[in-house]
Parts: sequence; C-alpha cells; structure tokens
Amino acid sequence: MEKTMVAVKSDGIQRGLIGEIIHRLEKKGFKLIAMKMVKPTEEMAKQHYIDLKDKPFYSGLCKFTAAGPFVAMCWEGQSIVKVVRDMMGETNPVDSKPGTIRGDLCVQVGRNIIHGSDSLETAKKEVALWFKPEELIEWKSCMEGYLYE
Ligand code: DAT
Ligand code: MG
Repeated sequence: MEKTMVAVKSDGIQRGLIGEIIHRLEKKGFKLIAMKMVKPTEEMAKQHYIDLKDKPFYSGLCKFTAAGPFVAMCWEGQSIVKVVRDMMGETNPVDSKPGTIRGDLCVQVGRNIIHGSDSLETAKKEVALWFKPEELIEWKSCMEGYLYE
C-alpha cells in the first residue's frame, strides 16, 4: 500500500470544502490515517513547496499558504499517489476535466483548493514534513476485503 499527502488549502477551507474533499477520497475507498489542521509557518510552507523555489510565484504561494489554515492529511491505498492526482485534476482548473475535484470546484490556478503529492518520493518527504511517525494511525478497515482481493 502507498501513502500520499493531501491538503485542503486555505481557499478550500474558506469555501467549506473540507468535507467534500474527504468525502470523495473516502467514497473511492482510500483510508485516512492522519489529519490535522495547522496554520503553517512560512518556513513550513517554503519547505512544502521547495521544488518550486525558482518559480516566480513561489514567494506569493508560500505567503498565501502561511497566511491561513491548512488541513494536512495522510491517506493510504493501492496506487494512491497517481489516483489522487487523477482525482484532483490538472494544476490549472481551466484544464481540469469535469468530475475531478479541481474541475468541479474551483476556477483559478492560485486558488485550486487541494494539494496532493506528485510522486511516491515526494509523498514520503511530505508525509514526513507534516506528520511525526506516531501520528500515522495504522488501523484495519472492515471494508478491506471488499476493496482488495
Ligand atoms: P500541483 O498543486 O498540481 O502539484 P504545482 O506543484 O506545480 O501544482 O504547484 C503548486 C501550487 O502552486 C499549485 O497548486 C498552485 C500554485 N501554482 C502553480 N502554478 C502556478 C502559476 N503558474 N501561477 C500561480 N500559481 C501557481
Ligand atoms: Mg505539486
């Protein structure tokens, strides 16, 4: 099983979409193993988006992230890193297909409501950035035998 890091960003929180995003991942069959609401420091925001440090929007992105609440989650499931990216849609909601989270729920790239790790390697780094090992709750879902054979 893979783990990925998903976050509802402050625009998604302001728009009342925490439940909608969790609902979609739960309905799919993924398992929530950690969740916390935080107000990230600018340092945490910078670390989270470190791969984008040379982009012109990096500073604004980190300031926006540090200015509001952030719901950080760790989810688990088969091939979850790729599948969550597909469920999210494209980075720019203009290019996101209807049926995806961004395609259905937002309009502009700088207010695209959700974060999801983009590779297994990134997922490992991001889970470790936002959660201590003991904050990851390994529990057995009673649905497991009906989701996986
Ligand atoms: P994603 O969030 O789909 O993984 P990313 O990692 O390339 O996309 O960028 C992180 C966030 O930065 C993205 O969700 C919104 C913001 N962003 C990306 N491209 C942008 C752009 N061209 N202008 C403004 N903000 C941008
Ligand atoms: Mg990204």
